[in-house]
Amino acid sequence: MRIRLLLILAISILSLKTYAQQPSRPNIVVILTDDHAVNAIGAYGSKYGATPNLDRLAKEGALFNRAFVVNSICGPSRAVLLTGKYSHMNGMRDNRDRFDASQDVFPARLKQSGFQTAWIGKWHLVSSPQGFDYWNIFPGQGLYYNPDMISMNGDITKHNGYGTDIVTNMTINWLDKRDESKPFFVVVGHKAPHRTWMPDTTDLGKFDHINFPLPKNFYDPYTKRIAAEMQDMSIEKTMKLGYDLKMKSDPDVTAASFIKRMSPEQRKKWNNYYDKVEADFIKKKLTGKALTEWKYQRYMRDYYSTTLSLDRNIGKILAYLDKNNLTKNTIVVYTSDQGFYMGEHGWFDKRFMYEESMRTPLIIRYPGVLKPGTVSNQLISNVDFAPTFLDAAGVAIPKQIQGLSMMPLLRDPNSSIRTSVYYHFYEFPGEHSVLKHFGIRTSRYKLIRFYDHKNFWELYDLQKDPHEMKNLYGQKKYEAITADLKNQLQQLCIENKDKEALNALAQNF
Ligand code: SGN
Ligand code: CA
Repeated sequence: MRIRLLLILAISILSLKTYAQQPSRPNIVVILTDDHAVNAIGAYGSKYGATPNLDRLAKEGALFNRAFVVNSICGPSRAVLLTGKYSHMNGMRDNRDRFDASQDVFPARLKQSGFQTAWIGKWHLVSSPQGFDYWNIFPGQGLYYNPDMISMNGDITKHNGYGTDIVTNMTINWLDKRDESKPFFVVVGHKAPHRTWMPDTTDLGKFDHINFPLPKNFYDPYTKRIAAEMQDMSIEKTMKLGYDLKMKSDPDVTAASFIKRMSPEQRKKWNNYYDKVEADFIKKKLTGKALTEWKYQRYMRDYYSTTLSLDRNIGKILAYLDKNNLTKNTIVVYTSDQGFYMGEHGWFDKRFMYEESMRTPLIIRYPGVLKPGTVSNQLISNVDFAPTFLDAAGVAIPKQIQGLSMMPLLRDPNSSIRTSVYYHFYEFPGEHSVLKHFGIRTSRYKLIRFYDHKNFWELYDLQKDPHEMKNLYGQKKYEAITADLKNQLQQLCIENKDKEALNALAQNF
């Protein structure tokens, strides 16, 4: 008996030791941006050269064409990532909720298993992070210029400089000071390119030579799409000349609101640029479509300019990994908390289950596992991140996690882990007026149920109608497809224990 006990003890000590020292346990770096549309990334087909470092990452790793979020909004998206659970299970349904950070989050499990863990930059979950060795976060949305940051002891400090640089430098400092005997997990959380798209002074005007073509559905009549018609996120009506596009003559906003944090030096460069833009704008006396299209150009130019710093800073992280011999044993994940409208349907913002906002960029470099240059069209969603990271780290996936590990797909990019993605958005009434809805996206179809304030269905054939302009719900020949999708959707609601959605489904109309 004693010998057996001793043996068990010896084995446990030994396995603990190998666990902590296992050189093969990969480090994990997650670069998480805010509102970065796939359409603005070179590797996904954007032609404007804004993302050389991301494009490099895709060449050295894999590009996922069908990565989706399960609730296209900031806080909820981060909560899904942290927990591997849908919004109704992790409690963060919309940005007004408070994330219970004491719940089971995967970084805490990584930490327990010997990882050093950190979250730096945008967090936006109201509560403070838990389960990390280190964190330093923006309060709320964070600011582009000279942002405040909250450190672990609760102190709020103003950091001089541009937010994207600050978050990156802080990450590199943390990496420099880490305990090199342990693997690490870090989230580099950027504010960019979130509204109000404020570029770094060095990047101002970098896209002024480009005339961005209007998306084909820029003037969308929203036929048979009630929620699309009801939204308040159009470039024409919602986007503000002052607040969003920095025109000081807009009576809606005082100049101070976007430049008040700046140092005199930053402000000088800023004004130098925008004053010229504004002088030209005033001279043109635009109205109607010409004004809307001018707004679109300004929006695109600012948004793209903001991503230049983002990409440069991603380059800094990649260079750090190279220089410190870490590239080979580090998984680098690039993703955003959701997509964004770059004028499609006439919009900015996200929230809808339509492709541009539900789809998110996902690039993973995983040396030794993922073949460089891989392109995957398999369905995955952000509820799958937590189990994937645990799996990659060799940590057991708790059974309460609702997502699925992507590891089989990473090992064999032709295999698939899911046949559909489930979605549920809750923030109504709320900013931008997008109705509550849930639905299912398969590789070909999308069925959406809007509920609560207004009850109706939408059905899209993504193969024939990738821009989701034609709601096929109720049309002849689609009865069987609709019935099948409804059935699948109901199954998903049951499996995922989404009572609110099941209640909506139970209402016949
Ligand atoms: C802010 C923005 C909205 C945006 C939400 C959510 N308004 O409220 O346009 O939809 O954030 O974005 S702003 O005037 O403050 O810019 S999220 O990415 O944080 O979910
Ligand atoms: Ca966001």
